[in-house]
Amino acid sequence: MSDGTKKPTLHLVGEKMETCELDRAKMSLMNPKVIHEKVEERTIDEMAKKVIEHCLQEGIETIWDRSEMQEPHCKWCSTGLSCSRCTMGPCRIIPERHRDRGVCGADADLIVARNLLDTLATGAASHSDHGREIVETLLLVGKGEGAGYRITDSKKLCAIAEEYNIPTDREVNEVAHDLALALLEEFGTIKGELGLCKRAPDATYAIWKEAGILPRGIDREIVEAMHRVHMGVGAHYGNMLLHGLRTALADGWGGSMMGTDVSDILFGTPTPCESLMNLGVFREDQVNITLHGHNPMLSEMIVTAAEGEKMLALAKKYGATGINLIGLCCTGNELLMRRGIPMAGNHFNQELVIATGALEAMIVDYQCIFPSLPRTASCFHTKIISTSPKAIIPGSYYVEFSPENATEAAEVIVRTAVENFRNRDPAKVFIPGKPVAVNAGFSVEAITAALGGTLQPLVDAIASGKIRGAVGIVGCNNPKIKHDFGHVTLAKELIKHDILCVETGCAAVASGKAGLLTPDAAFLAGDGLKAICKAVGIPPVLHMGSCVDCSRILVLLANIANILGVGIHQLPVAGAAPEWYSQKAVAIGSYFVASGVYTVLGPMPNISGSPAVVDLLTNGLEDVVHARFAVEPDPVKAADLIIAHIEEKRKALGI
Ligand code: SF4
Ligand code: MSK
Repeated sequence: MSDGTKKPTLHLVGEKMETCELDRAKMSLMNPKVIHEKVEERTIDEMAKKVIEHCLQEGIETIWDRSEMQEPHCKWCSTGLSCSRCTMGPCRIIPERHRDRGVCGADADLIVARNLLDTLATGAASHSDHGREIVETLLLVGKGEGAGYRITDSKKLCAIAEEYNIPTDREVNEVAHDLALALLEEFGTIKGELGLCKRAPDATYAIWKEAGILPRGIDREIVEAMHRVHMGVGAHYGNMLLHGLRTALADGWGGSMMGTDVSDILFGTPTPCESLMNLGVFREDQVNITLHGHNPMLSEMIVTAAEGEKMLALAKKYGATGINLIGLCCTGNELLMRRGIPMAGNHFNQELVIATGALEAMIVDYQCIFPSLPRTASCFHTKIISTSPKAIIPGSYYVEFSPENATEAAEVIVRTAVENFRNRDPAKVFIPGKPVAVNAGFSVEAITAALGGTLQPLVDAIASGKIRGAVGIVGCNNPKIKHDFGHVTLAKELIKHDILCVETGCAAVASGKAGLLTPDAAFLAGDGLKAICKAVGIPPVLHMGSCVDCSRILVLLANIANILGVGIHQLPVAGAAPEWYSQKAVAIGSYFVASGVYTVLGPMPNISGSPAVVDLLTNGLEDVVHARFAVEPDPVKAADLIIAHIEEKRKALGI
């Protein structure tokens, strides 16, 4: 935690960035046909198309331009066959030149496995560090020091406290205090196993025990992963990757699950809500502020500050009719789920929001934030405001945020945005159209409540075949796949075949922009799923939250498996990450598979240099955790794989 006693102030980090102008002539962008082709190649998001076209015409650099500039990617790095772990190297495996070992003697399998474990541990660390910050805030509230924060869902607080045998017949703050300490202890516990893993069905838990991958502590597994990737420690690729599964479980059933649960305790467990989505959520007559990143601790406070009379009066003083808060990526998902705040989009919309010319400030915490955003912003009046000591961005304005100074910091930030309204250049404003309606807020509790207080109707619908199964579609955007095409095509194919989709992160936002997150989208579903959606009044694609909220999917699966008395691996379910890019997505995919969920990836991980590693992940893991990965960039073919898998599982269950 940072020193919250300092009064929050705003200052520029380093120098103002130079602009990010493209050399339009060199890139043939004077030719409208070239621009049109590029736009169509880049995205299926209709609002994004208009803004990308605008960027190309104006010469504003975006993710797709930088991706083109990086082509061709290094073939050793792409296949996982390069290592820069120590200064005897860097090394590359080049079999055709008889370079089949690094200087230390590591072969292709080990180099690939080490790189993958490193990536996975980074992802697990990111989620879990986020989770820890939320739990630390709960501790402050428990101590009576969390000014501005409070317990919003005391029922959930007590339910989780009971899982930890913490007495609940007393003041909520006392319960919060003891629960926070119990959860913080899980990061370095010496009990030998994580408490939240007991939420898994007995059969799943037994598989973890048998395979030796039951996580012993969150920090412990991540630290051990980093130890194992040091030169001269891990030498067996399979042994390394089994530890990867244990590290991933520590994230999914540990750090991420805490991030979700404690956010619910502090800010409220999501309930179904309606809102708006896409780049059309900008308001020409209002101060527009986007909230980007992952952690709801800051954004919740920004909402409170922006809703206050003082800031509204200031906005009016500068000629705006109000303050329009807009979510992006997973901070946006958190705010949409709990507060119904509109969202501009997902990962690849983050530069496009600046290019609307109508953005006064983008407030960021951490993860998935392009370090180049201040360059993009330098073409406009937009201020990028970074807030985390872990993620200070050169060229941004910085206001140090901590739970102790949250209220003051939020006020400084909102004031900065409001005062920037007068610097907006109306000639540069380009709001591409109108937003679409979305329904969100489908926590496990909300789904259970919608079904009448029990998941039994869902289980019955699966057993009767009205719903053939369920798929968690998660993850990011990646320039190797047309923006949103993977997510939306896969979801449409699956619901057409009566498979319910539950989504998080940028996948859920892609579906939202494509109109799949409304009950009306049930017309795209098969007859069985359509009937259920109509009867319950839900969309065929359910928005379950941010990327840490993939843990909600684990809990949903555990609850369904417990009703049936089976392990998660026996359920007719699957996971998919059609456009994943991040280290966190590697951790998520790995905890899905380790939990027994067959998972199809869109982009190939950087592992193809080791056929042995590929075989272990796509076949061998069946013998260990009864699930495996598949890789299929074509979302229609990915749907075929998933449908076949679900039918196989149904047959095995006799349904
Ligand atoms: Fe090369 Fe081995 Fe050092 Fe990696 S750890 S850089 S393979 S010597
Ligand atoms: S924001 S991790 S791009 S889902 Fe969670 Fe989106 Fe992936 Fe980041």
